[in-house]
Amino acid sequence: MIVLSGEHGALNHTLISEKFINTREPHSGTGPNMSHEVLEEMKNAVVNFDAEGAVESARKALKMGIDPVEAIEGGLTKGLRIIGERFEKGELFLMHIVAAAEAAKRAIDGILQPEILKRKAERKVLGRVVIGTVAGDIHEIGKNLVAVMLFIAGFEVFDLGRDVPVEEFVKKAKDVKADIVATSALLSTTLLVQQEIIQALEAAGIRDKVKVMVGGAPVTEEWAERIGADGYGADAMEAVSIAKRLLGVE
Ligand code: B12
Repeated sequence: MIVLSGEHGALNHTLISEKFINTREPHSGTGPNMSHEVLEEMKNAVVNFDAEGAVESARKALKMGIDPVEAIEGGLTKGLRIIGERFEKGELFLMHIVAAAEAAKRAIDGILQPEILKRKAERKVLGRVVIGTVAGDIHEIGKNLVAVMLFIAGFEVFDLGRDVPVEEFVKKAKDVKADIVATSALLSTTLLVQQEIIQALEAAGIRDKVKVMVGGAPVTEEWAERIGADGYGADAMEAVSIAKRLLGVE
């Protein structure tokens, strides 16, 4: 039994099969066009701040056999990106991002994430990961997805939540003898905190005992290298393969 600790308590679990993690094609009875259509519906629901629509189209996607991770990445996330771009251009206000994020979260928390967690199979623990969104940053949707994917892949995941002080990452890593510290940052201003966490791990004398993985929309491979992180993942699937590679458990 493994525990995914998070802001909302703990989740008991066993693990998902390798097959599920690698499966990105819909199962049966769905042509690529129909899958594309329902992913478009999910994207549009987020863009139109339509929580009911997001939930409904998420249900529909699962019924059609679309992988729930694909539904998040290929549907909801695309909608959030569009909203982000419009916000940047000054076409939308913060309340619009809040409403779009709420629509995406309702579909993820209510429909897709429970389905991801259901698809699991027993396997030994691959390693311990401490994860969180860095101090000053309250973006959590992507971090949550990474945490869940690591969890179902077989990692023991300690999710510290969002806006997590630097010292908390260090303390938790020490307490649970973490193999990996994974940090998420979505703001150009909070990117720097990823570097501070690495420096704090060094200062605490445990940098050589943990691998550090970084991610979040503005994070790049170059940034990861510059701050001395061990790995960077562009999305939740990559996060899993990098975590496995870092621990040599592929
Ligand atoms: C939703 C959202 C919000 C929501 C967050 C809700 C929540 N509960 O999380 C709310 C409304 C709270 C919000 C607030 C703000 N936001 Co905002 N927000 C977004 C938006 C639209 C989507 C983010 C998202 O959830 N994406 C979907 C997820 C699935 O993707 P993701 O987070 O990138 O995660 C994936 C990968 O990056 C990766 N990953 C993520 N973490 C990790 C970690 C590891 C270790 C690894 C390996 C991989 C990995 O895997 C994930 C899954 O695939 C983005 C736009 C964008 N393009 O990102 C803006 C955006 C990030 N926000 C922005 C801004 C400016 C703000 C505010 C400052 C606005 C304001 N004036 O107050 C505040 C910040 C508050 C704070 N202190 O944090 C800017 C940032 C600009 C910048 N470069 O700094 C963006 C880019 C919008 C824009 N284009 O201007 N926001």
